[in-house]
Amino acid sequence: MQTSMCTIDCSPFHDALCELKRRLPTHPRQDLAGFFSVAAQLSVEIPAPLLKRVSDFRQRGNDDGFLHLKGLPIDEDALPPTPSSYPTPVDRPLLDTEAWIALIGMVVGKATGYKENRFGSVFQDVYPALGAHRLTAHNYDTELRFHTEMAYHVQQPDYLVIACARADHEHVAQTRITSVRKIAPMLGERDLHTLRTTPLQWHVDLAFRSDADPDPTTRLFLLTDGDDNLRYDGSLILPHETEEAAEALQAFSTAADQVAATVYLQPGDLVLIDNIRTSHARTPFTPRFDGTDRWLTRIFVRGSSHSIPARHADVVPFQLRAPDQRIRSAALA
Ligand SMILES: O=C(O)CCC(=O)C(=O)O
Ligand SMILES: [Fe+2]
Repeated sequence: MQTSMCTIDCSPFHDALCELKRRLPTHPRQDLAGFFSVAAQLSVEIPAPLLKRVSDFRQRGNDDGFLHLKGLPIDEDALPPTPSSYPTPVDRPLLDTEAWIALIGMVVGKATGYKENRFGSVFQDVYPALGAHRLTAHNYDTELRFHTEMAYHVQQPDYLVIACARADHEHVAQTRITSVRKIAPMLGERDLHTLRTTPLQWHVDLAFRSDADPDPTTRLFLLTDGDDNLRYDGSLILPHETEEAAEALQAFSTAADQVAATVYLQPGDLVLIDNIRTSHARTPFTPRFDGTDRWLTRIFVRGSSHSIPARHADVVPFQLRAPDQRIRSAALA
């Protein structure tokens, strides 16, 4: 297991966190906006050392591109069976994992549901589902390739907050996170130049393909913001447009793989992922479909430019980013 600067042991905060959970509404889906505004109020009472780490991460990010909270309270005996369908019943009581992702998420922004994705659910369950498409997080038998969540969406989430309720039985599923701050220094100037100036062609996730528009596409630079913003997807980017772009993409994906951090998510773990500076992946595992399979809960969060957003949970419609235009400049020497 990796231990590094981005890991935070939360066991000293058990009592304080459990007390915060007791003050949250018990049935979040009955009034989701109300639930998240209480979570936002309570989030300022997160124990100071933990709150500081999360606030610092919001301000500056870090080289790993994520924070890994370990040892959060989780009552495994009280956990219902791992879900096997959507949508989540409105009357399902608040889970420990939902409390922690809401409290931590509210420190960094507002919870966001995507209208066309899973009925616009803000709280999402991630569990292995029979027959799941290989592009979805419900897949289990193939590698879920590196992806930045919804990089092609105008309302791209800035963060992804994932907490683990159950691990896979064999403890082989790896969540891998790769950060632009580690990848960019590995790349040569020619590849960097290509990735900054040549927009790559993207498809969008299945949820956003419809009868009216079966294959929306756009074009995006892979690197922006002085190489501090990464938009990558090993499945949705069309490869080999030009030899130069293909080479740069290949160099990028090799470096991304080399520098990626690996987390084996356990019950009581939470990862707060910087979705502007990273891509994440998951390796295959074997479910049993017996109610005890791997189970994550997650929310997408958009950072707010205001310190107090008017609403703490939103559902937004699909809006495709306008294509980036190729930047023509003097050829590299
Ligand atoms: O299963 C995992 O570890 C992560 C899956 C994923 O890509 C996600 O939840 O966004
Ligand atoms: Fe993902």
